[in-house]
Amino acid sequence: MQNGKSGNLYHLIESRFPADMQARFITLMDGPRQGIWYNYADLVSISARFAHAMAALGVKRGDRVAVQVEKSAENLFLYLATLRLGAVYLPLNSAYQKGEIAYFLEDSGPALFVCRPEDEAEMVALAARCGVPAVATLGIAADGSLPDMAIDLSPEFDTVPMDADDLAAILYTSGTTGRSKGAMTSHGNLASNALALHRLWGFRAGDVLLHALPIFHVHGLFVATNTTLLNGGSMLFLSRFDPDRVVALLGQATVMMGVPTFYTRLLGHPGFTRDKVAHMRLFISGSAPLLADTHREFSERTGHAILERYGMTEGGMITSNPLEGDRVPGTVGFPLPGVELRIAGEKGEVLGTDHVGSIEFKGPNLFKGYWRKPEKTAEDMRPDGFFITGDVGRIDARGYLHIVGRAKDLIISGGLNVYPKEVEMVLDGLDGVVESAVIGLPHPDFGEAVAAIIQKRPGRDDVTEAALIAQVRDLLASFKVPKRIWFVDELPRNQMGKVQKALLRPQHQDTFR
Ligand code: MCA
Ligand code: AMP
Repeated sequence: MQNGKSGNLYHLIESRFPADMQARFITLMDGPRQGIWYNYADLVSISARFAHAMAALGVKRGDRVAVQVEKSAENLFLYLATLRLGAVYLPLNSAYQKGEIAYFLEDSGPALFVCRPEDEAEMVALAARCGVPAVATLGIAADGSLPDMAIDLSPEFDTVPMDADDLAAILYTSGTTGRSKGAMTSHGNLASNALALHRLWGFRAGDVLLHALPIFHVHGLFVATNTTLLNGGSMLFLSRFDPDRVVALLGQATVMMGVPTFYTRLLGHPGFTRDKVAHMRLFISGSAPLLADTHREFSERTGHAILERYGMTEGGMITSNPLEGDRVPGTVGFPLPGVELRIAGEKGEVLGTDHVGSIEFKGPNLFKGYWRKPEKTAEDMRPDGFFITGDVGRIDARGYLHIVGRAKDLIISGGLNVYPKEVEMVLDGLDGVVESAVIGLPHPDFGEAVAAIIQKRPGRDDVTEAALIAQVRDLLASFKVPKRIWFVDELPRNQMGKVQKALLRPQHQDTFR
């Protein structure tokens, strides 16, 4: 139990509210509602109303609430309302297409699906097919059926007491087999991570977070939001990362969190100068590798050493460079307090300093397993409770973790994960395609970009790069769509018949550079 009331994360958040509830929590910094803000009293009353509305729609403790909406303050209040109700928050990338959504709804069996007002007709039909009993809508102008219903309901709600081990959220993360797995995260997982990061990154009175990340992933939802909430602090909220807006707002902020693409784009912005960051205390990077060169260039330009940390959906944040002390470029720092980290060999044997092996961890941040997939959970766990991250690294003599690669076949593009298998399954299903091989290639903006090599049926001149890309766009979220496709007569294979991607990558390595 994190405080007197219960293990519900909202109870912990509540215990950290500012003394003056009129203090601002969030100010909208772009879009049609630019300039609108909400204070902590609003946070309490709106989340209470939303909790009542969801209860009226039939949501009970332990039920899943699936959400695919655009980024807004109300979206955060919906997250908090779900916690207060003791239900399980299940955010979905706003770029997911209908076919992708259908899988998540079928797999998670939510009691309620909250979607964009403009998608309502389509999503009501989809939800009905997937057996979801209720649908509500939430738009970017505080519009939609959920706020409409909530407006007349009580601004007070008795937050449901929860145990720290009870589920707070499920976030889907793709797998090497191509099908996404729901990572079950408990109230205790989120609380331990938020408390550790709040302390480790020195959050203090007066901190203002510049929030430009999406809020359907761990980074923007939990890391950025929960630390701000535990600080009783304030955030400047952008609907998306726009370098012009970010440069203009840095003078009002003290902390920013971003994926490496944010930092390379800022460095490419002529207005991003040392005087613009004079008010800033801390820049944090994660979700994908930050090139040591970017780290150094950023330091030279701004005088700030970016603090790089490492995490994953199954563990929240795992390691971090220090606030005080060396933030070493190309490393992700030390395990968070309470987290045990090791480098292991193939059989799980612990390897010593500077030996490269599998990165494994356990601790209060470790998730509760994959939703309804105990066999998948077991595959990734060692008998002594360590989780096999699928990342490969080494720990140096000073204790810093270096990530040197991935054992999992994963592409990280602009901080978003793409599993080649999922894209290959879609490509292989298209008319005229015999087989595809999807690879990640170095990309100056996204870090890695998705590309595909395809063997098509003989004589199918109509199967062109543009035609295939157009079809994939309807089936997959846009960040998963290959940015280039090449055709070959035959894919290279090893003796077992497996496609040798290692032979394909070098041929196209410089495509985007
Ligand atoms: C957009 N596009 C992309 C990506 N984003 N392509 C590849 N990778 C991407 N990440 C495509 C769009 O489909 C579109 O293509 C074109 O780029 C422009 O789209 P737009 O929406 O304008 O892009 P953007 O707004 O500039 O977005 C790029 C972005 C964004 C700022 C890098 O993707 C972003 O905010 N990424 C952060 C993701 C994140 O929060 N990850 C944390 C995961 P077209 O024109 O062809 O349609 S949590 C995690 O990983 C763990 C736990 C951790 O450690 O944090
Ligand atoms: P996700 O599945 O979206 O939670 O992404 C987690 C993965 O992102 C990790 O397993 C790593 O491969 C990668 N990742 C996160 N932070 C970093 C980082 N700082 N450096 C390199 N890779 C990272």
